[in-house]
Amino acid sequence: MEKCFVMLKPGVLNRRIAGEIISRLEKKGLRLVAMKLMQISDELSKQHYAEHEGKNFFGELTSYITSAPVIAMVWAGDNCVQVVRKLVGATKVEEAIPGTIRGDYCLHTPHNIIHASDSNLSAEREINLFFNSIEIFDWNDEINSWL
Ligand code: FUP
Repeated sequence: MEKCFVMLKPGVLNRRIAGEIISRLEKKGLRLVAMKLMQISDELSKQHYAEHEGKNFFGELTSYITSAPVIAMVWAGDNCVQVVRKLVGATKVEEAIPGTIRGDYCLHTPHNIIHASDSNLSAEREINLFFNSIEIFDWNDEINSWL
C-alpha cells in the first residue's frame, strides 16, 4: 500500500484547524500511520526543500516552516500520493480550487498551510527524513473492504 508524507505547516495550530484538515484525509478513507508535533531545524528545512535551493522563495519558505511547530504525518492507502495531492490542491493558491485544502484555507502561496509528497520517490525520501521506522504503525482493519 502506498504512503505519503504530509506536513501541516506553521499557522495551523494558531488557527485551530489541525483537526479539520486531518479529518478531511481521514474521511477520504486514508489510514493515518504516523504523526508527530515537531519544531523543524534549519538543517531539516533545507534538506526537505533541497530541490528549491537557490530559488527566490527558498529563504522565505525555510524560515516559514521553522517559525513554529508543524504536524508531520504519514498517510497510507491505494494511490495515496495522488489522492492526497488532489485533496491538497494546486501549489499556487490562486489556482487552488475551492473544496481543496489549499483552495479553502490559504491566501498566500509562500504560506500555504500543507505539504504533501508529489511522487512515491519523494514520499520515501521525506518519510525517512522525518520518521524512524518504529514511529510508523502499519495497522490494518476491516474497513478496507468497504472503501
Ligand atoms: P508543492 O509540492 O505543491 O508544495 O509545491 P512546490 O514543491 O513547488 O513548492 C513548495 C513550497 O514552495 C510551496 F508550498 C510554496 C512555496 N512556493 C512559493 O512560495 N512560490 C512558488 O512559486 C512555488 C512554491
